[in-house]
Amino acid sequence: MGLAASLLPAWAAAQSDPAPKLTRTVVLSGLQNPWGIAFTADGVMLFTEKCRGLSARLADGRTVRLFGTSGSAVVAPDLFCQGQSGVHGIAVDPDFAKGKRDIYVFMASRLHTPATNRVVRLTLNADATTVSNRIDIIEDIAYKNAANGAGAAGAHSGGQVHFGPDGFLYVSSGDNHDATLPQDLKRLGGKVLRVNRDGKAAPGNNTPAGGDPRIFTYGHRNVQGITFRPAGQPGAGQPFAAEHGPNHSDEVTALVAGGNAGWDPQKRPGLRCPDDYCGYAGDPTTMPMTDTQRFPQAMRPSWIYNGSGRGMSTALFLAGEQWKGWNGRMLVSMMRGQRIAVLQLDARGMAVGDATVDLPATRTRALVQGPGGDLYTANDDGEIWRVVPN
Ligand SMILES: [Ca+2]
Repeated sequence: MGLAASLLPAWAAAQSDPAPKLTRTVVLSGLQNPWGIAFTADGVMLFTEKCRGLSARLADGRTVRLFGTSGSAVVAPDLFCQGQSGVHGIAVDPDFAKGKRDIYVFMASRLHTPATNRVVRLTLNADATTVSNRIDIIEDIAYKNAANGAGAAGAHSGGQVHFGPDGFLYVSSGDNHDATLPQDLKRLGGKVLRVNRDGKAAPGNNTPAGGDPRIFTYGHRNVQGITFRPAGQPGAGQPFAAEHGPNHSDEVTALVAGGNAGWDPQKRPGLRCPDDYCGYAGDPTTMPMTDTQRFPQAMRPSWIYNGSGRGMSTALFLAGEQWKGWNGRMLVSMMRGQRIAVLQLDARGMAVGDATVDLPATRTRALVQGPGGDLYTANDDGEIWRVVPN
């Protein structure tokens, strides 16, 4: 290690190392809009397809449809698929290795009228061929039931579910093209929720008085990435959100309990707003993703991307020495750009550099680390890839 590197803090020293070379393998193909991936402690890859449901890829390579539409081991008659919505994120209980074989799925459901998004808890059987004990731990995440001037039904549902290192479940939701939803502290849309395994509010959410106590942060547009700063870095464990901007200003934001992300697409004097939704009107000044005039205390983004090929979706902090210079950096999918960006963050969590991962162009929906720390991705071409650094 040279002198310059030795002067860097320990967490940053690795960032002076070169980028890894990548080897890519197509693990599965021919899938229908794969959306989420999660691994169990015993090496089963769980994945969702938006209009079909949840499946498992077993250690011997067989694929089993566990939960969803007809043909699944357990059929969910209330599940439906519309526009951007359907089955989204999948999370595995952090105590899975200790025998708590619960998994958590985000999905659109017609159990209520009008329809809602839900987080459903299921128990995976010993050989990962079926599920049981369905309990809907969150039933009232906002869903866009009808088209309006801003777009089609089913838009902006969010859909991520991730356990944080604090042991609580983080759930993202979207604004449904509903102007009042992001700043409405009574409704679960345009929010990041933080709950116990039973769906009840986690302690320490710091929700503003009168708000639904499950709300961790609010004022979001459509969070499709949640990831946690790795151990050994400043702010280790802090959740970060990645979200699409409208026609500008994709944002990565470090989240703080009770924080307002500053999205408020209602009543913008001077803008033409179909069905009173101003989200697609104006520009970064007149319709900002983070409105610090209306909300001076709003959480400031770590990274704002205004370049071409935006369409930010999911994000992942990479961890592990084998990732060399990328150990501790954040991957962010840019769907329209069909690339994955690599962000370097400073001690405060602000981006100080970005690069592009050397992989074929595609719209990436999922980014997770699997067994051994390898990277797994899912894309809109219906494939799941394994990416190994060397
Ligand atoms: Ca914001």
